Amino acid sequence: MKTTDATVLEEPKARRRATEETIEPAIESRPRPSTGVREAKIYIDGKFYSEANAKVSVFDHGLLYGDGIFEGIRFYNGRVFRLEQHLERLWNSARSICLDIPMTRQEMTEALLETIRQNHLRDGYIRLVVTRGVGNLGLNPEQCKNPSVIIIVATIALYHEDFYRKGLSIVTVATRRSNPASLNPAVKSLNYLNNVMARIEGNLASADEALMLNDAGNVAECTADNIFIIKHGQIFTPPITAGALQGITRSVVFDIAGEFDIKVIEADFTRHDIFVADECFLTGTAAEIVPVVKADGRLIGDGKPGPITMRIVARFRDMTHNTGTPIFD
Ligand code: PXG
Repeated sequence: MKTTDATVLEEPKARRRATEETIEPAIESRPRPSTGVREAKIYIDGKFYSEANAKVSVFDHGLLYGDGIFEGIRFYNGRVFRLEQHLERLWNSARSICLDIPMTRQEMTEALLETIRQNHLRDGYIRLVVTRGVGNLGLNPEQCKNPSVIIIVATIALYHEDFYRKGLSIVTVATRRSNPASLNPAVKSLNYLNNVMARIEGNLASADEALMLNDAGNVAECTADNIFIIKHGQIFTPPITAGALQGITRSVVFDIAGEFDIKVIEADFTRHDIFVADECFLTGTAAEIVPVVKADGRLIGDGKPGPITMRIVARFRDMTHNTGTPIFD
């Protein structure tokens, strides 16, 4: 567009005024995120903030580089499920990326429990984030002296109840689980773009979840869930070396299978093994245990959630509601 000298001369003043007056309202009028909790309180570095005021610096390397780690934890019926295991994994992720969590595990436990109490919930989801903290625009983490701890408590129901009754569909996507020689997938880092890309591909294919393979072409896991198949009464899941996250829900399935005297075999397998499996299911803190009935267009078994899967789901629900770290005295 051709601009006259007059408009060019006049523009800076007009633009400056518009900028000063509109930046705040523009940010405030964006769709507000929500935890689903009324008057939610969000923990940041020892203090509680409302949703609107819970903010971090644009110089935080968690934002600039995905430099940080996280955990997703659930609490049921006034108890935090498998809290110790989540903290163990968080501390392992931290050690792996040379991040010093600025508190002890006991202090972290207290902060988590207090955040849940402040939000007056007995059932919900906790997102625990530790970022590298504020640095300059360079990526060198030595600039970041104070890692930040963020705890968000939310109500959550990831999949529609129908999925648990009818099962969901997955498709294999082109994006591979990252090679341990680059970003080790055992680290639950804030850099989830690889998984986000896989999820986008799954969405584009109208699938409920996306299946990721590793560099060898073996099954690794889905974008936020571990995968299991059942064949001739035995349960199989990819080993951690295949690029599977050491899922907490995954480990609960090992415990339940032990109770049922069913063997869980950690072994490499391919898409073919899923196509010919009797049953298949996914596990994750948010998704819990959810049956898979279709993979890459093929029905798994008879296309309905399998009997062993449903027995495991029932036992899992029982465990989540009756075990865990008490939140209230
Ligand atoms: N694989 C990956 C890559 C994960 O990030 C799991 C498996 C399951 O692990 P747990 O410990 O939860 O049984 C995860 C963890 C979400 C969401 O919104 C879930 C995860 C990560 C990011 C988002 O459902 N889950």
